[in-house]
Amino acid sequence: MKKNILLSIFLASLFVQKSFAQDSAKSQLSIVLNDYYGVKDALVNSDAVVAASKASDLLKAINAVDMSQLTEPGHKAFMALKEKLSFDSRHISESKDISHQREHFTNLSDNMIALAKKAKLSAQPVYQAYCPMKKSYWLTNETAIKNPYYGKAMLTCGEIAKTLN
Ligand SMILES: [Cu+2]
Repeated sequence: MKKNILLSIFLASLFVQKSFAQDSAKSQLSIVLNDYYGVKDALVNSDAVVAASKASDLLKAINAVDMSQLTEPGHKAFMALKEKLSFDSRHISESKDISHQREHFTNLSDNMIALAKKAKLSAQPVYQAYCPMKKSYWLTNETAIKNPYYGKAMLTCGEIAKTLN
């Protein structure tokens, strides 16, 4: 009887550890996505200073990802994209020039889209939006178009191309 109780406690603790591992795997890439959204929102507001600081948060989140905690497809996808994601995040974080930041945001978004196609980044839907003027994509959690490539100048230019998540 006592053995059974100990065994149940042991099994329960394994289960809890496994759920924690899955949660932390999920939250690691959710943090990356949320920081990407931070950069996106700053570009929507045409605020180069906030965009730089959010990109520096994003860079930290990318470097903090423990790949051993990710699912197999997530691990592969993230490993292949990590350098590229870091490169554009770093450039955005080191710039105060919004048009330069937006150039890098195109590549950053393409790589985030590649990641979102292979790994679940959020419990919420993730939409892939398209700006036909800039011929560039971005990711967003809302269906209302707020264009990060032009901001106020063309806030609602674009369309939702796909739902990824
Ligand atoms: Cu640059």
